[in-house]
Amino acid sequence: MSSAAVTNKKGFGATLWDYLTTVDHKKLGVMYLLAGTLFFAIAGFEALLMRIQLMVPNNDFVSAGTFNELLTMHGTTMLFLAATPLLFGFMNAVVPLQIGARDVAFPFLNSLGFWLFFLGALFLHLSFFLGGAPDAGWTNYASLALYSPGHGIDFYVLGLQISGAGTLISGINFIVTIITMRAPGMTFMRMPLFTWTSLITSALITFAFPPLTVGLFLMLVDRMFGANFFDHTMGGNTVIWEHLFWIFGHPEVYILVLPAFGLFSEIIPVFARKRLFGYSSMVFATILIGFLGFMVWAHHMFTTGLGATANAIFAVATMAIAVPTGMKVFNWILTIWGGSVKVTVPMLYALGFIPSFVAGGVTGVMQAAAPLDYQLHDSYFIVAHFHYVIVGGIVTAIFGSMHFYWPIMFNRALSEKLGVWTFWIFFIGFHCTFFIQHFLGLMGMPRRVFTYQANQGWDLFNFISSIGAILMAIGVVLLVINIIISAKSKPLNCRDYWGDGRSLEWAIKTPVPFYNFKQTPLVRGYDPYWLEKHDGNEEGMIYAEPLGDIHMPNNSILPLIMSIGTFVAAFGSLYHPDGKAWAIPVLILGLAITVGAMIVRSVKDDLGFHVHVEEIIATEEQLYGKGGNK
Ligand code: HEM
Ligand SMILES: [Cu+2]
Repeated sequence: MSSAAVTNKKGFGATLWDYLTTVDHKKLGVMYLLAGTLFFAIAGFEALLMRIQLMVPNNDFVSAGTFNELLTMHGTTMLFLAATPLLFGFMNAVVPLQIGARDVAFPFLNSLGFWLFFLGALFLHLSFFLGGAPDAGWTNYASLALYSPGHGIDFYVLGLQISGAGTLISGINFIVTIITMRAPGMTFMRMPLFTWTSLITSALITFAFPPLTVGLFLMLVDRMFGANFFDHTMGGNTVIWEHLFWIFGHPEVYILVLPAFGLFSEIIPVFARKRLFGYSSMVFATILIGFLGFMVWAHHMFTTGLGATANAIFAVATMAIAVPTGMKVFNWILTIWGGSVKVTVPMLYALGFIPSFVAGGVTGVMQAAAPLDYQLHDSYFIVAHFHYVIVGGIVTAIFGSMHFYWPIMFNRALSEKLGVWTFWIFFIGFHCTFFIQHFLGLMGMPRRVFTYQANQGWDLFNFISSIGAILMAIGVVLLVINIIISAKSKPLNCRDYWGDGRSLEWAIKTPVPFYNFKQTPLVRGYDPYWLEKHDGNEEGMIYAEPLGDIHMPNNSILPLIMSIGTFVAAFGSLYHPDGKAWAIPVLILGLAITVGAMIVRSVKDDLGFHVHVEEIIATEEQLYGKGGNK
């Protein structure tokens, strides 16, 4: 591949092939963003169907069974297939640029991670067409899951196993990237906070996903081969599933929320036009939250009968997380305080985020008190709480960052005017939907019910909640329209789109060439690009090396083939308990495809290629005109 091949216009087939084989972190970032948006839309649609069902009492819009499927697929998809990949999209698009790297440490694995995630997600969604989706909730409690008829649960187990392998691979990749590939001068304590939170998140992924893998595997063996790990009638123990699940599940919420914190820690200083307040305490708080995130999983199990001592320990440990989180909130506020604030769309999201997230945090501390949790457990209060954290914290970060980073990712801007409309409609819809659910919970409405009787005092609140959900859906449609309009707009070709960029990703002109920085920048302090601007450096950065040949990785179709192999094997595994004669051969065929591709990868030397100096100069002139990236 030469640079000309990247910059010239290509036919549809060639472009498609380029995306199927790419190992470029920027393209994978775009792919994560698109796939995540697709699944966000699907899961959002499922939420809307649920809210329509719950809009009025005794509704029969969907059946109880369908409601369970919608509930399960909504939660599972939102967490695993929308929020995680959307955040990975930003990690891919931004982190290598932020640390001045040419790519991630293992570009091939980066692509493999994406394709495993995507094919696992596809597999999970095929359940809708192949006899029914999983219906035991996103937590898939063994006491429900083992007795669920049909293949729904098997789709859950196998789909998440494949997808989770992809997430784990990507997590490891980012740890290595961030530790080893920072530009000269970028010490740990000069790393931007999004890079910091990506690092801690990746560490959480590395420790949290293996317990899930084990749990899913045991569940698979229980269902496929009639083992009895979780079946209490046969000497198993269903609570073991709950432990394995929550040892993964609680860190998972921090896997999502830490990058969201990181993104806001980038957005707020840019638009407050002030250095991030309390940088080192932000780093410390991130590490502490990451650590404590692992110590508190049993707060999801207060009512399983762990005993008073265990409950007390987990209660206190959980409340402790409020301390570093509170530090972060104060630091964001103190960054805004006294800054000259420019209220752009990303900043609007940041301003909306702070109170919404705090509200979710406060109800979290309430549930951390074990006695109160006995009361709130499995009520709508819980639904209100986690949506405040997840939508108020994570979705706002994703929407805000889309506006913030769109110029870097797509060399186009999203409309601010439409963005403001989206923000307000979504934001009002969000509070309308979920605020009132706290009271529904306190009034006794249980979580995960498909309908309720009239005149228990729940009718009006449920109606309002559903109207809110419709508002949110309208907001999301506006965002999609915004994206479509921007795709048709003129390319930007600029540097530092917002004019107040601080970290390295803003120092580079868009469109970003496939090798990122033509010369590795030299980092002279925290907020390196701002420092250079402050010193009147026209060129953006000073460089750590003279212009020279750049080494880049080759594209490869193997990651896609390996992932397809696991996808095929999953079908064999799924249909084996039905006694289908073709099941085992298909399982073996799938594994053979994967292992075959792995063997090809190991024996074939792939040394990448060099981009020569003349080619770099030509590429830059083609992208930016005479003078290149000046
Ligand atoms: C965008 C608007 C959203 C609406 C209207 C919505 C609505 C709902 C509803 C009605 C339920 C079922 C509650 C019950 O009966 O117990 C639910 C559950 C859930 N939602 Fe959402 N949701 C939204 C966004 C999200 C997002 C963004 C996420 C995560 C990233 C998420 C994660 C979950 C989870 C984990 C569950 C629990 C599923 C379970 O109990 O198995 N939701 N949501
Ligand atoms: Cu938790």
